[in-house]
Amino acid sequence: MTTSRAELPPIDFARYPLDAEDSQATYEMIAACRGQLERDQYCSLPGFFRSDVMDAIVSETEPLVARANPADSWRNCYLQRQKNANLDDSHPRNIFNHARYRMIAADLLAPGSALKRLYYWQPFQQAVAAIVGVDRLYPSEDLLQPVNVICYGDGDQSAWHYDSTNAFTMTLMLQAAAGGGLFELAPNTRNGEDDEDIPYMQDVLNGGRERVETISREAGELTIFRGCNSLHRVSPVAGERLRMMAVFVYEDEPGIKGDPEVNLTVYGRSGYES
Ligand SMILES: O=C(O)CCC(=O)C(=O)O
Ligand SMILES: [Fe+2]
Repeated sequence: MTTSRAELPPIDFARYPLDAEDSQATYEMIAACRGQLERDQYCSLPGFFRSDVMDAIVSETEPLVARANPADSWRNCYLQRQKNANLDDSHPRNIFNHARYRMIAADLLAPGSALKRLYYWQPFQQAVAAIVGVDRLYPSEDLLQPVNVICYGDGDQSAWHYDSTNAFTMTLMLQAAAGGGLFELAPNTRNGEDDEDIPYMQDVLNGGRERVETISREAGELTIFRGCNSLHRVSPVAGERLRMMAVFVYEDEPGIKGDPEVNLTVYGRSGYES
């Protein structure tokens, strides 16, 4: 089966030639991303989507914000909201930050949307697998999780956190905020759940900036990062323009659906309602 040009995701193929099978340029691009991810815990592909399509993607996504699930809570970096009375107040477990944003679930996005065309396009899945160093990736079969858009309005932010379940996280900036809304990452604050650098984490959670990197996020830029072992957050947005970020979730096995309880927390519904 062949895919016509019109159905291809609007990648800037002149810059990222994923449409050319086994090309040297693709191989070199993947190797460069892989190296950056290994060294910095993130890699950036600026201008991944063509700049001429971004306005249309934003226009078709923005009306969905009205149906997005609002999050507004104080959380620690493990996304918990309760204090642990057995630990000191200075322990990362007991340091809470404000998170406020709105989450557009996958089922609200049109099946033919550019974001879904990217997510389900095999050559893209293969390139991402090669960059993150696995043989294959599979789309999530959850109703709500595969492709989301996180929207941050004036004053919204995320709390410093780890992405607990996935070995990598992938995002595509749809629209940057007018001010703030920076993506900040402290590389390697831990090496797994049982090997955390507590003083480093405390420094970051208490506002230390020395080892925090601000990662550029232009509209159309794709970023892959190891969010599971590096604390990261989105700094407070300033201004009325929504910061809109697409998040793509792949799985290591076929047929994976999300946990209804997790979905209820993140999307305000389980995704299993009939
Ligand atoms: O919105 C962003 O730039 C980052 C979102 C994030 O932390 C995540 O999806 O895990
Ligand atoms: Fe995250």
